Amino acid sequence: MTTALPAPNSESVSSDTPLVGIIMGSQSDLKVMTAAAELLRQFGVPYELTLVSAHRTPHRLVEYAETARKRGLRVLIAGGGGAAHLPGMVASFTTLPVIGVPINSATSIHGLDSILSMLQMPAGVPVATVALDGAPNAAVLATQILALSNARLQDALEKYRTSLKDKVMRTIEELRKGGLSDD
Ligand code: RP5
Repeated sequence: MTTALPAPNSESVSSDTPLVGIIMGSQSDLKVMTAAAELLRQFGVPYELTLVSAHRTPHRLVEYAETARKRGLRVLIAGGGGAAHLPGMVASFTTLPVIGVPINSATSIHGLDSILSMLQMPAGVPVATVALDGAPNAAVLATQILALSNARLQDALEKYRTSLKDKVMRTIEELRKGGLSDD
């Protein structure tokens, strides 16, 4: 896990340069957010992961968001619970797409507070908000954005979809064999 803000580099992007930045407000968000990292690794998308707190490290937030594009990042995934201002504030400092993951943290009202913090952005500064604790879908969405100009990632997404279908078909077959379904 990256703990320090990566140094800004030139506009040139190498194949190892992280394309997705995964950030979250607290260490307590890690359990949910690492699911996004795992899926990106599966897709072969280079990413970085670190903590950026809107309320506890506000200057770090500004620096992270303002340098993100120059450092080569193309999509940001931002998770937070409670007041969850991180995705919205990051979106206000960059024109990169920001995907928000509302987190059902111990301090939140069952996550409704963080969902609304991300959904109810003003016109012109959107946060693409996924479901509560929906970090895997944030990773899929980020990969879909990158796949618009990357055939290898498009292929990886097709294979992923096929694996989801195969899983359902396997269960249907098991139900048939167990006599629980005559479909
Ligand atoms: C938010 O407050 C974080 O994103 C986290 O989900 C929530 C609780 O943070 P901790 O008190 O666990 O650090 O800023």
